[in-house]
Amino acid sequence: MRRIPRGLALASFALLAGGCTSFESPQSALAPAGPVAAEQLRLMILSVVVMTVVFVVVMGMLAWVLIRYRRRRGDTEDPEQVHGNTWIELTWTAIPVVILIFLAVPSVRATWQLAAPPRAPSEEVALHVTVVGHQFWWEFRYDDLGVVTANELHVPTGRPVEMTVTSQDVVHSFWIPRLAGKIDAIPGRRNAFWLQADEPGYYPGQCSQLCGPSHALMGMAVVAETPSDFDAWVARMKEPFAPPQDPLAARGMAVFEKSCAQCHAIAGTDFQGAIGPNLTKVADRRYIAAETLPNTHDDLVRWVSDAPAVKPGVLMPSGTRDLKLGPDEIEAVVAFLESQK
Ligand code: HEC
Ligand SMILES: [Cu+2]
Repeated sequence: MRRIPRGLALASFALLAGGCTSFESPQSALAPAGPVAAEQLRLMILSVVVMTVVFVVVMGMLAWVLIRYRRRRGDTEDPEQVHGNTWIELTWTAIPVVILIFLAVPSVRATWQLAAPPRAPSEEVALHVTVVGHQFWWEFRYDDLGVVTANELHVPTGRPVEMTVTSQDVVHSFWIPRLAGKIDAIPGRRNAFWLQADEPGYYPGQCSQLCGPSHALMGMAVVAETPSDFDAWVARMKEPFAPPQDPLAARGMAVFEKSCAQCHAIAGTDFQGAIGPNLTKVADRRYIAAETLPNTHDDLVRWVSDAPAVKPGVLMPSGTRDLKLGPDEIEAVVAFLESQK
């Protein structure tokens, strides 16, 4: 029996495994949840349909020619040569031109349409967010609202969110497949982009430009809420800071001031470090470390004790080895983080 070449077997397996993800999986561009992703999916479907028709017609003609014009027993002469036949040359130039125009018109129209949010009627003005990629997390600045957060971008449903995307270090790429296609985050450049979520939900995404050792651990999510829930979130983010009452958390605040505040900010305090994510209301986040660990007590302890063990190449030092924090100080600073909600 002949063996199946290993490359072919691997390629088939990859296709099979790829086919197993459901259309409805959380990071599927085939399950759009907003107008930008929906328009992009329409373009994808159009080009796949056109390509399929071209493939079937060309392969059909090839098969027909192979069978109909094959060399028969007794054929000794070359068949009639058609090189330079004007009619054939014109046909096979004209058909691709027509197909390309057919693809280009909707693509160019969509490119213009998606370049800027629709000029909205009355109060539906776009919300503006500056997105900054960092190794290995995302900063979100709501310039008009005076709110800064990280990794989980809250947006109101039904309202366009205009984004200016840039990077602090290397090239990253912002991609929330269910809401919009990728946009690169390039240092020194400001790329414009918008998206909109139709329904409340949690839409995860992934940095999609290889950016260093923890690239695969650089996630983010859009948290879409009803406009009133979104306003409530903004109000919570702007609440004046209240020092924790709980003695352990209060001790943790002192640890934070000594060991963490040079890199992390908390709104309403003197802590204004800007190397790491802004930690205002960090206890409200579902995940920490850019969607790498769930925001639970044990995972906070694990993260603060030794962040580089969780994410190679991370700028955050190890709490135990570098910052020389004892277990009680780590418990205290984690209690302080947990009080920030
Ligand atoms: C030298 C700067 C630096 C210091 C000091 C530092 N961090 Fe960080 N921290 C970072 C960076 C950078 C990240 C982002 C890591 C990532 O996700 O890639 C981070 C992430 C975090 C996160 C996760 C936030 C999120 O939502 O993803 C928490 C929580 C945190 N740090 C707590 C602390 C605590 C507590 C201390 C003090 C014991 C501390 N950090 C000290 C730089 C620092
Ligand atoms: Cu990245």
